[in-house]
Amino acid sequence: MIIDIVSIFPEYLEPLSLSLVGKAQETGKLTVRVHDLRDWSAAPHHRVDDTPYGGGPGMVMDAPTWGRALDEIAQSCDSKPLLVIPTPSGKVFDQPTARSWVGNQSIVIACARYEGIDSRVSQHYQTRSDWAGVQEVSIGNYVLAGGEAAALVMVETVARLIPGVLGNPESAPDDTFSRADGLLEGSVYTKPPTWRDLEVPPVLLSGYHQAIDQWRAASAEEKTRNLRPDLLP
Ligand code: JDH
Repeated sequence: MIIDIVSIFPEYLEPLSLSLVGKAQETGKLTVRVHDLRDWSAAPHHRVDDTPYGGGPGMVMDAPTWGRALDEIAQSCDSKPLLVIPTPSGKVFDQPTARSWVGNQSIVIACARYEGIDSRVSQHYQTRSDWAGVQEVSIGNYVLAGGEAAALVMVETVARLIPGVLGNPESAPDDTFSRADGLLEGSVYTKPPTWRDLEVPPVLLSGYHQAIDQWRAASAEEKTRNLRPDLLP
């Protein structure tokens, strides 16, 4: 799988060489290529923004610059790329969305800044037969300053779903979260058995696997009821 990321802050994406995503790249299961949008600017001082038609505050990233960048990147792809545009007004990115992307051999993530990208860019690539479509996505209901942090979230989420990227299994469990029942994982503990007067629940040290499974089921239900009651059946 190849993910191309376009940004005016390519250094923001440097952490993608670390940890799980970095390992996925070292083992050849994922390639991340980061591009500087300013390389495609035709304006003095490599400008990529302009004033909004209709007036109003802020600046808008221009369509011609994005068009040149995306056309050239698509030509370097072996299969039709999916264009992903992080935006505060997109559909909220979730685990099913990430799973639906893992089949794509090529994904291009267009990271905007300012007030976003001229709307005709999304419109145009939606109708192009050499692209696999356009998805405008938001990582959550809060306002960021640009698309780069969202791109980091999306790449890490997709990377751990690529077969062979996680340690043990062939791929990550494919349910909403790691539990088949969609509840949160219960509380977890490791050594030492007592820490600052706090004990590990004794059942976990008992060796009775049936009792441990029951305790974990109760712990998962309690935690879900307290933190995410919306996930309960
Ligand atoms: C990409 C620029 C900054 C901030 C307009 C929108 C009032 C427009 N989950 C997420 N939050 N934010 C982003 C995101 C933000 C971005 C870009 C993604 C590119 N920005 C920006 C504010 C506005 N604003 C909210 N309304 C309530 C008007 C752009 C994101 C993702 N993914």
